[in-house]
Amino acid sequence: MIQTEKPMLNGTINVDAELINDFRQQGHVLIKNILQADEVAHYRDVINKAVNRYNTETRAMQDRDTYGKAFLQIMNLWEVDDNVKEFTLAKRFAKIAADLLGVEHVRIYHDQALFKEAGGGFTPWHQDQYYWPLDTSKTVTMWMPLMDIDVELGMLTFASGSHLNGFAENIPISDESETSLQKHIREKNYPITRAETMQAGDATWHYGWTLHNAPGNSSEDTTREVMTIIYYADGAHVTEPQNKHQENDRHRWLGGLNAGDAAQSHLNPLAY
Ligand SMILES: O=C(O)CCC(=O)C(=O)O
Repeated sequence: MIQTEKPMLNGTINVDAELINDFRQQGHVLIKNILQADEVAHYRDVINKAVNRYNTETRAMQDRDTYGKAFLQIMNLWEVDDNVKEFTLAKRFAKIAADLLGVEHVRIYHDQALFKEAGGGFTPWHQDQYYWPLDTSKTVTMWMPLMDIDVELGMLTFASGSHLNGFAENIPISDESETSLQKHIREKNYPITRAETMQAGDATWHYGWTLHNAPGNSSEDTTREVMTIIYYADGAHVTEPQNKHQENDRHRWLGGLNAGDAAQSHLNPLAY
């Protein structure tokens, strides 16, 4: 049997200054070709296997609420799967996160596979950082399709510049956040921006305060396979939870650390 070499993602790449600037001004940026075809093929297989093993959603689409219809959400696969761990802790991704944020080092908050099934619903407008008890706005989510995608599979969509105003409204992802934040975005006149297509191994990056949503998956039979990783600047501290989701996150993603502690639990390794 021919043993093919497993791609390692520890080689770093430099991000163009123009892209870094776009990220900071707009609150999001698309970076192409982060993974080569053989690399993405390998990790697509690894992540699909882990998703199949750890997915717990069994309800039919019509029995789910808006959040449940938006995607299968399988979180922190790096904790339970050593092959996914190579992906989530990859230096290549983490160095991009550090460059975009303009910091020396970044830590992992959590990863999550977000698989939007055929016929899956829209992802309502929201801000990720609403969920995070952290005292820094130097946070970023990498959103990487593991397959070529276009808008009809559910492209991530951003309210450009919205991160500059920080916290918007006290609402978790829901029908209510869709309606209320849509109104907020119109009032603030933020341009709505998204890519028409992305290739497997491209990724968008957005700040924790950037408002974003995604249309439903209107395809007949194709699941949109996306893997995400959330990073924050090393040196951040845990804050007093502002809502029940942040309290849950404090336990689940920050190892139960208390407000004021350095956000450095065993679940938050330095990735760069
Ligand atoms: O994949 C989606 O539809 C939404 C993703 C998202 O909200 C995120 O990664 O922060």
